[in-house]
Amino acid sequence: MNGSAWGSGEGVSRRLLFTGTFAAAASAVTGSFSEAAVADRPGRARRPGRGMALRAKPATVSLGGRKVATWTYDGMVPGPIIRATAGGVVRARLVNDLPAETTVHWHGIRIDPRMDGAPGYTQAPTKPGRAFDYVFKVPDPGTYFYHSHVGTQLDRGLYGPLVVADPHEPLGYDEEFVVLLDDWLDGVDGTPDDALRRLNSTTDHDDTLRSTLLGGVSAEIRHPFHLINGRMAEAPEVFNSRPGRVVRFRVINAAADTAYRVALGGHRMTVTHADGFPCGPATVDAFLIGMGERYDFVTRLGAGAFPLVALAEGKGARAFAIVRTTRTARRPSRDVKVPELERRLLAYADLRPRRADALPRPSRTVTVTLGMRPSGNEWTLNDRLAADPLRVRVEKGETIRIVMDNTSPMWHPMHLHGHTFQVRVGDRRGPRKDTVNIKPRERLSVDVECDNPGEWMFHCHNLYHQEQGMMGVLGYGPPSPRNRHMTH
Ligand SMILES: [Cu+2]
Repeated sequence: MNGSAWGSGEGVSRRLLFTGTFAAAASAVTGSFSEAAVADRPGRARRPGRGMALRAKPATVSLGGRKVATWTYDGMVPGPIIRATAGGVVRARLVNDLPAETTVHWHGIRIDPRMDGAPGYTQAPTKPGRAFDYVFKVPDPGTYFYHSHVGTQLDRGLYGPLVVADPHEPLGYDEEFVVLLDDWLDGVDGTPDDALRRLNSTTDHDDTLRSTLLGGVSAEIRHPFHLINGRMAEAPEVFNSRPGRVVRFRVINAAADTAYRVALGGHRMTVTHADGFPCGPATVDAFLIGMGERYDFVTRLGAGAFPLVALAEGKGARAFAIVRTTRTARRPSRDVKVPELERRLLAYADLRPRRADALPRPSRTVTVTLGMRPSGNEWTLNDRLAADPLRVRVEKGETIRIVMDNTSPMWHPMHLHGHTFQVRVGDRRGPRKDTVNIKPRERLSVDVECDNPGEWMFHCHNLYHQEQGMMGVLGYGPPSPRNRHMTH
């Protein structure tokens, strides 16, 4: 697929570019991102000329207080917001101007396996100088993101938000903001590859990175910066609104190695969606969000300027942005105390699924043990590493229960491609999710309806654990050579 359907880059010229935080005020929904609307609405899918290009390339970008050389989509961090409508089609041409192979993974989307961006599993990576056309249906509304799935590229600037609108949106709100969280080291402490090499060559890990919420050692690497929408706390993102407005925040954790505790000073938050799926509502003061997770919350804004903070768990640092509803209010300082962080915290048990999202009862159980080898540099699934991965074999049409038993001394945000599972909360059905945090010594079960045949990555979304082996497969039927290194 190429050529005519793309209308010679028309999609790119249709982009509305917003730069800086003042321009963001002009648009109710974009923050300071550029926006690329790429959906074909159902029934209009044959309209020609729709689509967009996504150019992966090295660039020097400003994080606010500092410029860094990194790898980006379209020269910006984060990459452009991609907006689609549920039931529509996304057409995005990846153009690879990096000096390395790359892919785009559409995190959380129930996708055609050939479009999943999982190198060596469902597609070959795209070589430097080449392009690949991602064309896929987005069946479910919600908050998602896209990122490279090659090596440590996610810990560069290769990520951006993917928002799928609900054509029958039941939630009432006046406007929405996307809040993309990230930990940053690229171009400051070398590259993520350097960080991985350092990690692999030491047995003396930094065990001061601890969080009681996460049950002990919380992280592997002390990233120097924590960002909201690509901005450091020194020059924060400002979300401009008006007093009394009901605002939907779409919060995405695109970090490599950091869980964040998120709160909006002076406000409670009503969590309405987990990993894109409606649930709750649950009114809390703060929530913990692991790598790869997303939460949507709504709140009615007061009058003033409020800190939106994301505490980097166990790292003694935080990301910071400002929500402003009056022009004259004094700007909160980036180290302002936010008591909401210490108050009522969201738990998975608070997230009640809709009846429509209940999955069938599972017919069997598979146990997956999350482990660590004694070096502390290899993370395993049933004692296997990525090079010779655990393969959970399933058949189309069955529902299985995966019991994840964490015997390792760290927590893991486990992510399954191509599906959303149902988290078990005690003996009842919990939220539909695609990424779930499992603390040390915890056992947590998820039910998976096997309705999307393919070879799907099942892995820890701590990027460094993933690169240190914590990668398995959920595969349909007997493994076949065709399933590995599938070409396009
Ligand atoms: Cu992990």
